[in-house]
Amino acid sequence: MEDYPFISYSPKRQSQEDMLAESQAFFDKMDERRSVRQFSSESFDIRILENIIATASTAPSGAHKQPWSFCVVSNPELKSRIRALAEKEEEENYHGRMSDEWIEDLKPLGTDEVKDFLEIAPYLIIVFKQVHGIGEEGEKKRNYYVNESVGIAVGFLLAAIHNAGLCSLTHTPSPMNFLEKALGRPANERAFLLIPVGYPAEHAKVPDIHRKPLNLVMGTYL
Ligand code: IYR
Repeated sequence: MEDYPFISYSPKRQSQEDMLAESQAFFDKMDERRSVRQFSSESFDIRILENIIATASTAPSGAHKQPWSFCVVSNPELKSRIRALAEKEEEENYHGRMSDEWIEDLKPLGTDEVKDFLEIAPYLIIVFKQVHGIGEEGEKKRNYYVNESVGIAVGFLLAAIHNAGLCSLTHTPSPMNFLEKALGRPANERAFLLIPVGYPAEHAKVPDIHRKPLNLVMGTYL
């Protein structure tokens, strides 16, 4: 414990009344978030994305290894290439590769193999997990709880995108290893999620689906 430097940490306390109000306000805000598949092509200042990605990178991680990269793509040719490669995989998924149960489960979402949002959204964030680190001499260094760490960072990312007034989609083309090659990522990185970010299209619609009530997601042992 004492082998490493430690610094004081005492964030300011607020009254429980304020905590209640703040937590309610944050829930109300997050409860408005919806995944969007119809984007406007309208762009926005990349510094907003820089803040969002910096926020994601505040996430805790196994042994503080921060085993993630967030790649931002706005280049139209690259977006088109990514769309073509994603649609090639999804075409197979929707037409034979996946089970009937998969097809049934996805029906309420109205998804199909057409992924035009990959070209339309002004930015794609491609999240990579680093399955191991690379030391000073190029040697492999261990990372820990990589999926958990990157999953938490993506949670922060989605919240920050929503907080900035933008929309996102956690898109999972499957398999998505084509992204490593398309972006020329180092050998220790695997694609984790593909997230288009932007404003919703004027005509955007989302499925009328509902969240589980608190009593079904919260176990209480008081
Ligand atoms: N990745 C595919 C299919 C898909 C799978 C799940 I699980 C979803 O929640 C939504 C879609 C696609 O993006 O169409």
